[in-house]
Amino acid sequence: MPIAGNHTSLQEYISSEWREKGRYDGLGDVIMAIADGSCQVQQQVRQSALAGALGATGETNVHGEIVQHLDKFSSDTFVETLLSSGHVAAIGCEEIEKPVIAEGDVSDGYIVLMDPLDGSSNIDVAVSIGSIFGIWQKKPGETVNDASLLRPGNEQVAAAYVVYGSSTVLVLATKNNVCGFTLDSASGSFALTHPGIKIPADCPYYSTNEGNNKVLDKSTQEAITLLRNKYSLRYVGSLVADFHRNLLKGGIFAYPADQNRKDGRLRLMYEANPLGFVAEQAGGAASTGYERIMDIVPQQLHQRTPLILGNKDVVEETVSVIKGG
Ligand code: FDP
Repeated sequence: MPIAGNHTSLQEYISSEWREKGRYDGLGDVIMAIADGSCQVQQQVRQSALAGALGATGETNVHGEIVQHLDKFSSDTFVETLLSSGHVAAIGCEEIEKPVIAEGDVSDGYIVLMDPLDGSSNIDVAVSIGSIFGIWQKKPGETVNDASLLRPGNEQVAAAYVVYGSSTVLVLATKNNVCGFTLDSASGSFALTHPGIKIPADCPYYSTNEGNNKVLDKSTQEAITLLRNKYSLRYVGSLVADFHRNLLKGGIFAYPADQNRKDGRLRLMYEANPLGFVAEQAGGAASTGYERIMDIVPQQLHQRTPLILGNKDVVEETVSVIKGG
């Protein structure tokens, strides 16, 4: 079935924009594997209550968090679609302790780091959730092992995320541009609906967990007060949904370090790096409050980071207040 309206499909976009120009060998197949997996996940998200697939599995993940049935389904689904693409040499996943290394030689392979289902605490209450992916190219001649995944965000060749919201939207960022594709559920294809995304110059929103204010240090409290006085609060509590709104409408997301979480709450490799890459390619910025997210050389696959993300000028102002400058 053709896509409703006169839209370019994700597949057509990849073929015309990438393959004809001979760039990104194999990357198009990796993106299509993400699209394929997200179609399966969005179906499960929408059917989960009916299929009895809500709630916890009874297990905890590597972070000590309760694993939901949909976390497990999403993780298994994306591992399968990505490995089946034949162009993924290794996968790092928020839900899996050790990297998944592909069998055999994936010579032109990519390394994908993913949060297969972001916003787990919103799964059972019909609030927007999503999936996030950072993509690195394997180094020439490299034999991939666990250490191969510890690369800084500035070496990503692409990043993508999917929001399962009132519509299902896939946003893809490369060094060339950022584009959004909406799933046409009738045809099962993603259609280009948001070409050339740039964060609007105006910043109407700030997104933060205001309940954490009491455990912030003084300069971070001042930074949040500044945001509160200037902007309107929007906080879904699913990073991917908060980021998507801020990307399209303008806004800043802040999950800074606090007295209980000196290293922050969010994951560097699965959340901050990919969304930081998308933000920067769309004209925005991503910082820990002290340094650019993209420049962090990771020490551990599952490490956490503080995250200040969104409109560049507002991120810069927030960071300068946090630093006490
Ligand atoms: P969740 O635990 O529900 O998966 O990645 C973790 C995350 O959600 C983000 O999506 C979200 O922005 C953040 O945690 C919410 O944390 P708080 O509940 O502490 O505000």
